[in-house]
Amino acid sequence: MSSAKTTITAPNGRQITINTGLFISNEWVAPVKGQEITSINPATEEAIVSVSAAGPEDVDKAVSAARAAFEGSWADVVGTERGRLLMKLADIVEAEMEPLATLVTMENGKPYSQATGDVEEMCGVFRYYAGWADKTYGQTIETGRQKFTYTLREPIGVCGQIIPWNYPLGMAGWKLGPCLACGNTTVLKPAEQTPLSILYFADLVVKAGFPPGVINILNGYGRETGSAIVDHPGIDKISFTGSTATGRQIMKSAAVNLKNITLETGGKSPIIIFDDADIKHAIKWTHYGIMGNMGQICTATSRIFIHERIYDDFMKLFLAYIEKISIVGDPFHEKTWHGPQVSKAQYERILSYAESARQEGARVLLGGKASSNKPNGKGYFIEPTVVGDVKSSMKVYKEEIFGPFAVVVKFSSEQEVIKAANDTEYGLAAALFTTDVTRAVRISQRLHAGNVWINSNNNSDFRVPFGGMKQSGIGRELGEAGLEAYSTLKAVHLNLVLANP
Ligand code: TXE
Repeated sequence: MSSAKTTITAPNGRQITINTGLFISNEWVAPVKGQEITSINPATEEAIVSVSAAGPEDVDKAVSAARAAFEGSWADVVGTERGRLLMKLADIVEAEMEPLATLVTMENGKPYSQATGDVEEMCGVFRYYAGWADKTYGQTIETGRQKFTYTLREPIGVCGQIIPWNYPLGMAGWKLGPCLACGNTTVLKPAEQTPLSILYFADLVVKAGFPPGVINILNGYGRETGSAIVDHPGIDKISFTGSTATGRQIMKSAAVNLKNITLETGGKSPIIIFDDADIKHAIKWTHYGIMGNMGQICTATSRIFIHERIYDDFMKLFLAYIEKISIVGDPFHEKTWHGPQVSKAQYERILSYAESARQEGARVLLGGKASSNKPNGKGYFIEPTVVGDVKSSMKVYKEEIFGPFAVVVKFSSEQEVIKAANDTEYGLAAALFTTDVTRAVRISQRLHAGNVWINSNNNSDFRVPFGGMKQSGIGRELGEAGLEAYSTLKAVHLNLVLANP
């Protein structure tokens, strides 16, 4: 059965046609049981369109298509050709920047000027991994004259890729780039909050010339489509980005057939400002690290530690800087820096943390409430929030809030701040500001985090490995390390000695 096409008129006047079905084997199909998801524009609270949601029967079809491609046409496509296809896809995606970024802004709420960054990230990752596609070698290993021994770096097989809503295209790029470069096939599930831009992207996959079944895209809810992917015995690997709670559940389910897994989960990352830091520079990055993308970044530096000698000066300038830069409003307006949160659930969750801060005796220094600057009086807009007088036992200090919500803490010694920074179940990222290079290196060695930024913050790079320690994840994405997550080593022993009869 085929599925429907629909034309969306965006708030910026652009008309965009997408196919609302399931993308299996380069074709659009309707779900067996006809389930749907309605995409809501978080800036207006209005429904944009309903799209198909996959059930277990549809997941089964997609896995069969991915398996057939993996063992059939795709297996004969050499690395150089896989690289060429990824390069071509990057060029096509780049040429479609405007509709793609428009859909991201509509479904996710991030300002249009930042949604283009999501598209650029996808293109950058594709081009980076296109270069690796014919450079994933094995080794020859000396084992004596009696045999010739070598390794082959091979793809893992059919991958299940489950992505979140904070960077709908960037996250898809992070997952698809290395997966395809290494010769795997995939069944990718976007987040239920952001099902649209990826549907537009799916048509570009066909345009680029990828064989049927290599990339399959199924929208759907986590508990139905997501679990059906994770539980499917025909899937060899799961790559997931999302909450630690879901990651934990996925790890348990994946144990059924011992699937290879990569998890990128939550964080409660610290940022440390020493008294010798350049304050204005530190403020710029501190703001970006927690207010960027409306705080919906897994590496958001949500716990801000400030040396007591500069605390008062820093806070005065920091709060003023937030009010100047974080312009809340219509995400299609060019002056807007801060759009709505992605969904009603996230909006309510963040506001409940502001309430919890007050109840636990912390002091709200800025925000802590819904923004009054809602275009048309609607939308999930929250004022940038900063909370002081916090204790390490408080919920706002311990839990990932995933919103424009920071806690600030005064410290007096290096030892004290290292202990406090590491006092979390997470270990995704950390940032520190100092002009003392020796101290910078010393502290970075002692922070339990997969990513450390010195004198900058949250400027990840697809050429550099990304991932977490402790409960922030397992494995690495991006960079050369990202290839390991999508390939496996086969050892081949070739006997050179013929047995005497
Ligand atoms: O995450 P979920 P949610 C954190 C952040 C946020 C919280 C909740 O703290 O407030 O998670 O967000 C799919 N089997 N992050 O509810 O549930 C789901 O459909 C298989 C951090 O959105 O983890 C979506 O595609 N899949 C983060 C994806 O998992 C399942 C980004 C993420 O959803 C599933 C997002 C299941 N049982 C949220 N349940 C980051 N690390 O960047 C859900 N999913």
